[in-house]
Amino acid sequence: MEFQAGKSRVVIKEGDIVREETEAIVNAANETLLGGGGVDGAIHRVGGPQILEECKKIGGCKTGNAVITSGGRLRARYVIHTVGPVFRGGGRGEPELLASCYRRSLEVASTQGIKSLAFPSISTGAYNYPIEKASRIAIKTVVDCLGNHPEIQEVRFVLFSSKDFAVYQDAVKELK
Ligand code: AR6
Repeated sequence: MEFQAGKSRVVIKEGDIVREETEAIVNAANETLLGGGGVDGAIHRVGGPQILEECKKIGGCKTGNAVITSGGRLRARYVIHTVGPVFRGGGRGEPELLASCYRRSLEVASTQGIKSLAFPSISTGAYNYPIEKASRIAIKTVVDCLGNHPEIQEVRFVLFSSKDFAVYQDAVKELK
């Protein structure tokens, strides 16, 4: 599924983000930037040790923020590491922090001159954010922010299961 957001194309697809050939892929990291499971584990496993070396030099990342490293042996040239909020009911700033992840990732991409990037569904795995809520925040924030970054030609959302893919498709239909 795809649609236009201003001058940019937004693609929603099912897949494994480490296989994406966008210029950058986004990692659902934690504040230490030292690796973990889920998307983070897959990115470091496939990308190799160079990514971790660069993460150690950066020294960490606050929840809601984003930093960039090279992509090591990944197809993508860069990895943008962002730290989603742990979901604790939704009343502790989680929606704003999750939106900030998408906004900051696009800002970092734009600063680096990146024209295409792929997002996973941040916070909806180990961090327990309900995907029905998170998907709506993800899509709305990206669509809104792309207005500020017309140079970004394509943003993909890469969902790991057909169920998650369906939830994101519903979120797009709702937004329109
Ligand atoms: N490609 C695309 N999506 C994936 C992949 C993949 N290869 N692997 C998992 N997903 P998670 P979080 C989906 O747990 O919730 C790590 O340990 C997964 O099904 O990766 O932000 C970090 O170090 C889910 O829908 O990220 C942190 O400690 C979504 O990606 C913590 O987990 C996000 O799941 C971050 O938790």
